[in-house]
Amino acid sequence: MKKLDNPIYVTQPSLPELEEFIPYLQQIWDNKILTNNGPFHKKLEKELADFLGVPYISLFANGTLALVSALQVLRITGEVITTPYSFVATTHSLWWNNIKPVFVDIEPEFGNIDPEKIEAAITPKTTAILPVHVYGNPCKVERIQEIADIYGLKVIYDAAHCFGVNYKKQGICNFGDLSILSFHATKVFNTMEGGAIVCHDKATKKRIDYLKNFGFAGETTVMAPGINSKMNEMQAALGLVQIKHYQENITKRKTIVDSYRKGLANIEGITMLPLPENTDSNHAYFPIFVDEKTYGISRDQLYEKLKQNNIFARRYFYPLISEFPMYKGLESSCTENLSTANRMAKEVICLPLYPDLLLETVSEICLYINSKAIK
Ligand code: T4K
Repeated sequence: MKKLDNPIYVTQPSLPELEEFIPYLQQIWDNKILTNNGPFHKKLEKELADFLGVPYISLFANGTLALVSALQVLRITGEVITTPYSFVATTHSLWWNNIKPVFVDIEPEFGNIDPEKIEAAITPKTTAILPVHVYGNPCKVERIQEIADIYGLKVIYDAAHCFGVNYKKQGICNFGDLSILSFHATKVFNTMEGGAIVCHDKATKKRIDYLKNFGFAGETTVMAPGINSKMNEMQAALGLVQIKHYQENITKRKTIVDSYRKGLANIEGITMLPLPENTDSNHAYFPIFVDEKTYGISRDQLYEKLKQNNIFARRYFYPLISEFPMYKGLESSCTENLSTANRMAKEVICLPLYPDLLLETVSEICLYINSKAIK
């Protein structure tokens, strides 16, 4: 088979036409409000709350700082139950707050935290659960809430992959006490870098807004050692333009995903995630899982072969967070505790997926994966 002419990466950021963005830049240059809750920041908060169907949203410089701050807003301490199958920022947010992560295994269907394993991990020091809607597929939110209510725990969702996802006809970020979003360049909705916390009431939004501005609650009052994690006006302006193109981008993503599903159906040893029920997806990622025994070569061999053919897929999420040196020593990091997570991390490859990816390229990627020559 012929190598692809140009490198194809796991993703490529969506951007509007530059001409569409320039009037916004002009406005920033004219009024000289660059940051600190400027007009574009205010407008984007309102537009996103409406768009996502959530009560309140606070914009952040990125998703990681939103996570770190979310834990502070709810005064989370001690131990927090979380998943090892995520991007490292999820657990790092605990580390930055001096909180001990307690890893719980994932369920094999979607790779989200397994609610049935949470109770066994609760100790007197547990204060919260930090699940991730991985790849944008909703966690078992009702069951997680049930457990949290019984034990008096807070729930903070890492919804970094979940922009625009609806579950049972409502925005996924309505579940839990808080949800955090990421608007990083690689996400379905990007402001280059960016993020947000979604909350349910005005008083909490106020506290979030203080915390992201050094803790200032007025000119001379500092309510806590907050950090500077504000989104600036350029990011917010870009968000206002990006949101206009969101739906069209999601439609393109869906066509690509449908094409992958067709092209990869019935390949022995290759599995895909099922379609989640009661969910409007955002088609953020397209993970496949390689079973070495039946497929014939390992995930890593396939990953390397794809690379040699100019296809730069990624192993999201390998290694597991629990394998990184700062977490490896934890009791909950042991392999026996995390058998499903270990298996999925060993088998996963996320294939290229972005609105401008050509369907011809998708077909070629499927052909490579299907080809005997690759093995
Ligand atoms: N929680 C979860 C569950 C997350 O997945 C993330 C971030 C966070 C929290 C934290 O949110 P942020 O603080 O980031 O807002 C990427 C992203 O940097 C990261 O945002 C994301 N998750 C993670 C899953 O993926 P890398 O190291 O894989 O990105 P990178 O730079 O290798 O980019 C992948 C490909 O995308 C490149 O090969 C080419 C293309 N690309 C990338 C960038 C940045 C471009 O074409 N243009 C670009 O500007 O982490």
